[in-house]
Amino acid sequence: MPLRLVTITVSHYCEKARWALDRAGMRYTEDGHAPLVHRAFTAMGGGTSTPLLVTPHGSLTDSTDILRFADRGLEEARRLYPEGALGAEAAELEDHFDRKLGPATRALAYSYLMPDAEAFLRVVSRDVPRLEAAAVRALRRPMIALMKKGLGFTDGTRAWADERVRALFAEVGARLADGRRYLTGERFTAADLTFASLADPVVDRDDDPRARFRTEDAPSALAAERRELRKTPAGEYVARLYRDERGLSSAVAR
Ligand SMILES: N[C@@H](CCC(=O)N[C@@H](CS)C(=O)NCC(=O)O)C(=O)O
Repeated sequence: MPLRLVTITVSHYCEKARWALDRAGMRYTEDGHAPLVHRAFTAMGGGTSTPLLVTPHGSLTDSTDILRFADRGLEEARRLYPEGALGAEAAELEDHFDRKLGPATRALAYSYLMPDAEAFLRVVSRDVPRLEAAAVRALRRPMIALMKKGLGFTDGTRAWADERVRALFAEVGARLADGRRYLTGERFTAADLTFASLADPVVDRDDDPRARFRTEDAPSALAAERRELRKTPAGEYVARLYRDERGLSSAVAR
């Protein structure tokens, strides 16, 4: 039995988990849904948020636990968490990006998508079952209202998110300024994977056909912001990690 990854298809925390499973070559199926609809499927796995990985030994309900799980089968040189101080630093940076970057990029992207119902539908319906996409279209207004409430949106959310995203991009740009290829040590770790996947909603990568959330689907103001952030050192680093490290999907058909 392959593993089952329950996702909100557009979610960047889900992309973080997917990337780790793909990189470890694990066999899994993706059970992908639109926001809010996901609750019916996470509840069955004993959780609320996505990603949720159903394994023969129970469910993992946090992306970091899924990365640790994927790492177990890898030889030391390929692990996302190297042994010793390097692994500890990678985990610390992962936690920093999980707490600070993920909520900000999500808020920034949704602050542009929610007022534009067609763009919102294009993005949240990508790769979800057809019936679900139709239901989301019919229910988009109450759905957007519920999501705004759930995410604690106010008039100041976009400005707050924009400032935080730019501060974190500057922080990563400063780390990379000495020419290093990875955030910590000489190898790709959980820190790099987490920054790239959680930054993805605000970085233009339409030059990569695998990008799920496409700038061409975004409202023009978000498209402009994504193109601008791509040109920063942190944005270029995200694109490089996707190009050099993302690899192919190891998911199997359901
Ligand atoms: N700490 C969690 C955060 C995951 C998270 O925020 N997931 C969002 C999608 S971007 C979600 O499922 N939100 C809907 C909900 O909680 O019902 C992780 O790393 O897995």
